[in-house]
Amino acid sequence: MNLFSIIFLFYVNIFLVVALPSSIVLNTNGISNGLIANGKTNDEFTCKTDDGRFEIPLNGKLRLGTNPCRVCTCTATGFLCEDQCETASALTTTTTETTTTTASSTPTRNNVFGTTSSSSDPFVLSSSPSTLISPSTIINGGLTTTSSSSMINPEDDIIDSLCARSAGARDFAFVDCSEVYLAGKRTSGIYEIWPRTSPKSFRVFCDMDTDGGGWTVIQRRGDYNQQSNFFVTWSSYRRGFGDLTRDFWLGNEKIYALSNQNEYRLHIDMEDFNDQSRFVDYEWFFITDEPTKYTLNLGRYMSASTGGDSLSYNRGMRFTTRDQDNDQSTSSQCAENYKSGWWHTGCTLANLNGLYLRGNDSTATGVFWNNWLGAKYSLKTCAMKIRPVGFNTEMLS
Ligand SMILES: [Ca+2]
Repeated sequence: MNLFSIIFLFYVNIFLVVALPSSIVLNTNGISNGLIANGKTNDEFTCKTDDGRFEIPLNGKLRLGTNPCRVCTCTATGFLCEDQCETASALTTTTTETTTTTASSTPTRNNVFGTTSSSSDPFVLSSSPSTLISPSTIINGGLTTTSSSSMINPEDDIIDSLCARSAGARDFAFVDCSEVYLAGKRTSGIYEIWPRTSPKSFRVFCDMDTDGGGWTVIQRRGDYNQQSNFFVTWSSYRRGFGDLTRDFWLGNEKIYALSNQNEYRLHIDMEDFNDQSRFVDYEWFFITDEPTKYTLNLGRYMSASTGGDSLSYNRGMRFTTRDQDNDQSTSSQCAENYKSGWWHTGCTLANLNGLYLRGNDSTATGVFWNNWLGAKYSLKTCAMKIRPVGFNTEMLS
């Protein structure tokens, strides 16, 4: 390296230090001036948080800090952190437009950010963009990020509540499996997530294989030697049960927290005992809170689906269990009749939490999807999974 090159690199460094906006955090591992100077990226290049808990590839995304809007991308110069509240605002606007439809048979949704819960809950994000951004300095885990704006926001109290509640412990949390995927983790398995409105983190199974990955699995059945019991009580369905590596119900409280923080698509995979499979998609999905009985809110059945629409019948129904009858039938207890916890109407065309009966069964109390194989065929496998509408696996390309 001659003297000219050394002087050139010196000035490149001076330029980078002066020109980088304050929101960029320079804590990248393995970075070299040569990489910047020749403009090439490296497949092995990663960004690592100072505490070593997370290491993500170039262009990977990670939620850092206590501001739920703040998402950091691994760039050649380190983590570049941005507020994504404008995205949230745009999403809300789009959704509002779609709710103006007048067709009575078309399901509508008022708000993607959980207005079905009590409006007094300080931890539920408002749909108003002005409440989502908190100009502030956040120090966490050795990272220091500073907002470039000094604007005073009258709604800061709401954000302060969010931050105070979660300061420290919430750093680096993924809100669902789509964020795990975007952070570069592409292997299906168990990951820890922390939905924005959940009081604590919890583990979920992430499906990183189906249709581009990023799915958070909320329910699964299968032909396991040891079967979990799905004919259980309200409290069991509330907190969840089973084994995340086999058959399980994630839990209505967790599904509520997950499904209200963004707009989610519902995807269901099913298999019979003859190696046949089907899937169904619903445009969007969320459930309400416990005081409103975890009511099923469901978008339209998507026409590309192959399994038939057996769930629209349950749209708008409250969750029902063997010990809590919230169904529409005054003459019968649907959870008892169908041996399941479900959003029974009076009663149901889908019974994915029914008894595991392996194929033909005359009692219609099995794991059935009526519009595919009828109510008297108990499926081999099924899985219910959710992912944000608009999730795009090309984001990292
Ligand atoms: Ca009843």
